[in-house]
Amino acid sequence: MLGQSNAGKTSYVSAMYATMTNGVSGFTVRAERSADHQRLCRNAERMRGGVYPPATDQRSVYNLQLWHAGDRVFDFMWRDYRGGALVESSESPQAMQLRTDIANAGGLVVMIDSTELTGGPRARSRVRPLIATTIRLLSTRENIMPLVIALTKWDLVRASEEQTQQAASDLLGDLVSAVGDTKHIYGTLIPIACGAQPMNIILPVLWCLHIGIAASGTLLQRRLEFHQQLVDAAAARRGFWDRTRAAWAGRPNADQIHAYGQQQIRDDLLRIQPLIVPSQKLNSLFEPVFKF
Ligand SMILES: Nc1nc2c(ncn2[C@@H]2O[C@H](COP(=O)(O)OP(=O)(O)O)[C@@H](O)[C@H]2O)c(=O)[nH]1
Ligand SMILES: [Mg+2]
Repeated sequence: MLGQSNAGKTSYVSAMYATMTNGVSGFTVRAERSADHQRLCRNAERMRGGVYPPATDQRSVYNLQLWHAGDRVFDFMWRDYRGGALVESSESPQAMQLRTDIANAGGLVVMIDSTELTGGPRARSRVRPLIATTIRLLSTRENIMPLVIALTKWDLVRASEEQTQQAASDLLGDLVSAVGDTKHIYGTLIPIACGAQPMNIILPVLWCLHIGIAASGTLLQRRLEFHQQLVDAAAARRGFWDRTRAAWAGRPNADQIHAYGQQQIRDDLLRIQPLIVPSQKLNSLFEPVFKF
C-alpha cells in the first residue's frame, strides 16, 4: 500500500480489517498478532463514530492471514509505504524495501487523496510524483500483478463528483495507458470512504485476491496439464520390457511414473477446486468497476 502521508492509509487498513474479520463471501482476514487485531478494530470502531485514527499511529506492517470456509488460504503481509519518503530519496531503506516488494508482492494499492485532485495545481503536484513512481515501479514487474488506485475520502468530494472523476482521469492517463499496454498488470480504479458511512471498503483487497486466485488457478492448470502428459506418456510405455530396462538403469519405471503423475493430478485438483466458487463470486463484484 503506497500513498502520501495523510492519504488515508491507516484509516483504510483499519476499516478493511474490521470488515474482513466479519467475513465477506466466505473470506475472512485475521491478524497474526492480537495487538494488531485490537488496534485495527479499535480504529475502525472509532471511525464509525466519525473519529479518525491519530496521525501518530505509525505502525506500518501487519502480518495477516486469509481464511476461506475454515481453510487458511494464505498468509500475507500488508505494508504501508509513505509516498513522500519514496519520491524524495530512492536510496532510503524504505525505497529499497519497496523495490524488493514490488517484484514479489501479491498486489499494489496506491492511495490518492481525492480532495487533492481538484485542489488546484499545488495539491495536484503532490499527487503527480506518486503516479510517476508507480509507473516506474510497475515497469520492473514481470509476473501477474493486481493494481488498485484507491481514491480516498470520497465522502468529501461527493458534491463535486464529476469534476473529481475528470481530474482523476486527467492525472491518471499515463498510468492507465502504461498498465493497459501490459498483459500482466490488472488495474482498477476504486473510490473509497471510511468513517461513519463507509464505501467500497472491501473492493481493493478483494481485487488483489481475485486476481491472485485467477493467477494461481492458471498456474495449477498448467501443472495439471504437465502431469497429465506425464501420465499419458508413462501409460504408453508400461510393460515388462520397460520394468526390466528401468531396473537395470536404476531409474523409475513407467508404472511408478504413472502412479506418481496420477497422485499429483489428484493433489492439483484438490487445490484448484476450493478456489473455483469463491473466484466466481468475486468476479461479479467487479462488474461495475473501472478496469484497465
Ligand atoms: N472524510 C474522510 N476523511 C478521511 C478518510 N480517511 C482518512 N481521512 C482523514 O485523513 C486523515 C489521515 O488519515 P490516515 O489514515 O491517518 O492517513 P495516512 O497518513 O495515509 O495513514 C485522517 O485523520 C482523517 O481526518 C475518509 O474516508 N473520509
Ligand atoms: Mg498512517
